[in-house]
Amino acid sequence: MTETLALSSGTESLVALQQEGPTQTEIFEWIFTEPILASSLYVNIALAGLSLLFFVFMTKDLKDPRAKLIAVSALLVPTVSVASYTGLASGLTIGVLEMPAGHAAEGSTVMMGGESYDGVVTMWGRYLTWALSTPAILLALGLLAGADGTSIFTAITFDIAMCVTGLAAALTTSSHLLRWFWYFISCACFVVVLYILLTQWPKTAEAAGTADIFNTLKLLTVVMWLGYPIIWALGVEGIAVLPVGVTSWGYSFLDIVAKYIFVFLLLRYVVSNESVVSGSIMPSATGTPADD
Ligand code: RET
Repeated sequence: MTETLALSSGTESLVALQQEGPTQTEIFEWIFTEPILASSLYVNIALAGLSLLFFVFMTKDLKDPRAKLIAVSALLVPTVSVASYTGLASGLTIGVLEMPAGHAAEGSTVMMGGESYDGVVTMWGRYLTWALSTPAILLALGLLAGADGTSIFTAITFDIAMCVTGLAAALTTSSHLLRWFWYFISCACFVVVLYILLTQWPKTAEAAGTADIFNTLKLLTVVMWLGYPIIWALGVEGIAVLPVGVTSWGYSFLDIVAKYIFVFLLLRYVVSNESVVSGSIMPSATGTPADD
């Protein structure tokens, strides 16, 4: 389906903008014809919504400012998730992109609304919304660990860079090599985040008296987060050995553990150990809890 929009200015020339590809409505309806894909989205909207309500209920009596900041940060995670999955389910943040020469999915077509479109289905909205949800996870973890402001800032900024360059990798259609170059940059940013999580924050968590819960959450985070670049590489964006529905469930499964189970464990600890995490909302300069 091709729509041609002509724009003219005065007696001057005519610029034609071509918009090719399926409409949002076609994508929205197509999702229902793919049960695996549809369930990976709708199950997560429901789970994110229910867990959000449950987490609000869990944390409603918190009083300490730092405990409350950790809770708000954690509550942001399912909130962003509801928005993220709604964006995907509505077709707003899904596109059909033609892969460059040399890509495993080069020349693929997809049928939507009775039309055949060149390209593969890209769920790019995920990478965009991770740039909001993952910093919230890291802020909560950093505050829990009593980390200093510099290391929290570093972890969050490199994490955002990881998500945005991951988005660039998924959206680049000009060159197969450059897609993987973006992927490599994203992995390099991920290494910075992993380094902080594995070597810096365990030390401050020890001093803050939160080492046990921090180490559990660190392990869960590191193991689950490693799954995302693996799925990217195996899915339609990468070497395309996994079909779209399976790729989507892969991310959805990781999301369930890395977000809802993670937030539940974190909040359960904060609620019953408010005095341990208590303190100022500003991270300290030295990496010890702010009220020491
Ligand atoms: C991408 C592809 C490029 C290389 C790397 C990636 C890492 C993604 C990660 C995502 C974590 C997401 C979470 C979302 C929760 O809402 C972008 C897949 C390294 C680690 C935890």
